[in-house]
Amino acid sequence: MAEYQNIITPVVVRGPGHEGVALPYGEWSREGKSIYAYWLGKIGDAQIGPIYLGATGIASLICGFIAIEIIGLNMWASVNWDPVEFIRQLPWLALEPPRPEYGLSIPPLNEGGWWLLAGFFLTASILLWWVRIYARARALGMGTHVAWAFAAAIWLYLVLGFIRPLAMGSWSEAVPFGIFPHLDWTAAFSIRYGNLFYNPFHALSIVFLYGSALLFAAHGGTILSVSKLGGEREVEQAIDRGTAGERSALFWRWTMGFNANMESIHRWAWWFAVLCPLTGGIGILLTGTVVDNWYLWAIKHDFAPEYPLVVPVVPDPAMLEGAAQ
Ligand code: 07D
Ligand code: 07D
Repeated sequence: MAEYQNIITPVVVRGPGHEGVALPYGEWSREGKSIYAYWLGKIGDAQIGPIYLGATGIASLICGFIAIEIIGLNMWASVNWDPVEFIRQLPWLALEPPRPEYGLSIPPLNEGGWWLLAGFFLTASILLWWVRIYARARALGMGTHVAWAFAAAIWLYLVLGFIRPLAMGSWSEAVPFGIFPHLDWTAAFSIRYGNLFYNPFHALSIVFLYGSALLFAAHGGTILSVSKLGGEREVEQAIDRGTAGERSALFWRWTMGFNANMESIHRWAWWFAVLCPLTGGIGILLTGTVVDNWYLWAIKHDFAPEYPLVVPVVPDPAMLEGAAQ
C-alpha cells in the first residue's frame, strides 16, 4: 500500500530515527536525539535532528547573534528604549552606515561605528556558515554544489556592503540595516545612478530571477506529474531511465521540441539561480565606479532612445533682446 506516496495518498512515515552515516574520525558528534513533528511530515520529513553543530556552526551562530544584537539594540536606542515603539516602528528602524565625510575610516560608534561592527559580525557569520556547508558536504562525501551556489549569493552581498564601498572609497555607499530602510536605499541607488533598468546586468539578473521561478515551476510540475510512475526517484531515473523519465522528456519534446533530462534539469536550475546574484553583483560593482549614469550610458550605446523633444525649447527671458540687464 505504500507505493504511490504523494499528496493524494499522504502517509507520514514514522520509522526508527535515522541518525545519519558514521562521521569521519576527529569530527564532532551529532547533538540531540531526533524528534518527530507530525505537521512538518505533511510538507517534508517528520524527523527533526540530530543536528551537527561543529566549531564553525557555533562560531557562526555566535557572530550572527552579536550582529542581530548590535542592530536590534541600536534600533531600540533610536526610539529612546521604548519597548512599544520599538515593536511598532521595527520595520522602519535603521542602523545606518557612516556619513560620506568619514570615507573608509573608522567612525565613532554612534556615527556609523556600530554599523561597521554589525557588518563585520554579520559577514563573519555568513562566511563561517559557508565553511560549515562546505565541510558538511565534504564529510558526507557529497559534491559542494550547494556551497558554491551560496557563494554566489555571498558575492552579491559582499559587493553591496563591502567591495563596492571599498572601490568608491566610502562606507557611506553601503546598505543600511533595516527592513524598509534597505528598500529605500535600493530605490535611491537606482535613481542616483540614472535608473538601474538601463544597467544590462540588472536586466540579466532579472532574466535569471524570473527564469529560476519558471524553471522551478516547470520542474516541480513535471516531476509531480509523473510521481505516480516513480518520477520523484529522480536519481534512479537518471541512471536507469524508466517510464517516468521517458514520459516527462517526451512531454517537453512534444510541447516545445526540446527536453532536459533528469540530470541536466538540475544543472539548468543551479545555473539560473547562481547567475542571478552573479550577474547582479557585476552590475552593482560597475555602478558609480565605471558607469555614473545608466540612462546616459544606454543612450550612448543605442540601448535606449533619447527622449523626444515634445515641448518646444523656451528661450531664457533674460537673454532676449530688450531685457533689463
Ligand atoms: C525566502 C529564504 C529565507 C530568508 C528570509 C530573510 C533577515 C533580515 C534583519 C530585521 C528570499 C531573512 C531576513 C535575516 C532580518 C533585521 C535587521 C529568501 C528566502 C525570510 N535583503 N529586499 C527582503 C535581505 C537586499 C529588496 C525580505 C537580506 C539588497 C526588495 C527580507 C539581504 C537589495 C525586497 C530581506 C538583502 C534588496 C527585499 C524578504 C542581504 C537588492 C522586498 C527576503 C544580507 C537585492 C522584500 C520588506 C526574502 C521585503 C525584501 C532580507 C539585500 C532589495 C527582510 C538578508 C540590498 C526590493 N529582503 N535586498 O524572502 O519584503 O528573500 O522587504 O544582502 O520586497 Mg532585501
Ligand atoms: C540579496 C544576496 C545576499 C544574501 C545573502 C543571504 C542572511 C540570514 C536568515 C534564513 C537577492 C544572507 C542571509 C543574513 C538569513 C535566515 C533565518 C540576493 C541577495 C548572502 N528589480 N535592484 C536586483 C528587479 C528595480 C536595485 C536583483 C525587478 C528598480 C538594486 C533582481 C524589478 C530599482 C539592486 C532584481 C526591479 C532597483 C537590484 C537582485 C522590477 C529600485 C541590487 C537579485 C520588475 C527602484 C540587485 C544588479 C538577487 C542587483 C537588484 C529584480 C526594479 C534597484 C534580479 C524584477 C529599477 C539597487 N533587482 N530595481 O538575487 O543585483 O537578490 O542589481 O521592477 O543590488 Mg532591481
